[in-house]
Amino acid sequence: MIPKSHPRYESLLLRDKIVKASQKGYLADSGMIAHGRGEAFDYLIGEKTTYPAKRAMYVAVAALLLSNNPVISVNGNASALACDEIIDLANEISAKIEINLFYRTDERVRLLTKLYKNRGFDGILGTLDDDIEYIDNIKNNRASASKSGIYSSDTILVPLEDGDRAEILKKSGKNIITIDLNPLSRTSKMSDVSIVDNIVRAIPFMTKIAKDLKDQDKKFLMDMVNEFDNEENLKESLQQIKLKE
Ligand code: PTJ
Repeated sequence: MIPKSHPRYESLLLRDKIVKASQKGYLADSGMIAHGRGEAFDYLIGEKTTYPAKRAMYVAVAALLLSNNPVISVNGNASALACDEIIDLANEISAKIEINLFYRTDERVRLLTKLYKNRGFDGILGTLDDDIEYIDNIKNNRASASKSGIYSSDTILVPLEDGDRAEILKKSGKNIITIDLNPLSRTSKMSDVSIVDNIVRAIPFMTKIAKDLKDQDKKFLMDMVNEFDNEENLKESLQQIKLKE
């Protein structure tokens, strides 16, 4: 039990979620290392949602709302930290959720399927009995995708993704949105919209934005997407890192 008075309470709470997911068997072994890297970057941006992150979130939500088949790709870490919030966002923007793992095992897929179904999201994709296709006929795990999900989607939100996967999706012509605390990662650089923020802050904020943007006309949303420059926004995100007190 973590005392609420602890100065690092929020951070310890997230660690606890990661540890519990590991004990339950759906976190990748290196999920803890990935979390630690994320923590370090979060610390450097002051553990707050920055202005460039907010701007990227507005554009991301606009792109998802404009999309014909939006999909949120989930892995062990994203599910450990924000499963309920991801479901809320998916419901708000009518997106599908697909399990897609870097360190894929049938057991982890089974446990994650159960996690989403137990939370009431029965339409979870990427399950063991799903219809799987290979993007651009690349026969490796990183290119495998659900036929009705990522395979046929136009816009994909890939939080905490690894660079290989982002590259395959990008090359196949899909619109890629990422949430990654590291503005220098291959995924951040490769994506169309990179949200440099902690997934636990970003996803609920995006749901709020979706409620606001849902009734806006298409032209307004398209202008937001077209005016956005991810490279420029990433530079601004990098400038948010403070190495001095
Ligand atoms: O569940 P699996 O098998 O798909 O594996 C998931 C991990 C995350 C282990 C796998 O995709 C991986 O190894 O990823 P990387 O290459 O470590 O990249 C993860 C990125 O997410 C890093 O750039 C981290 O800085 C970032 N990150 C970590 N925690 C958070 C985060 N970004 C946003 N919010 C976080 N809480």
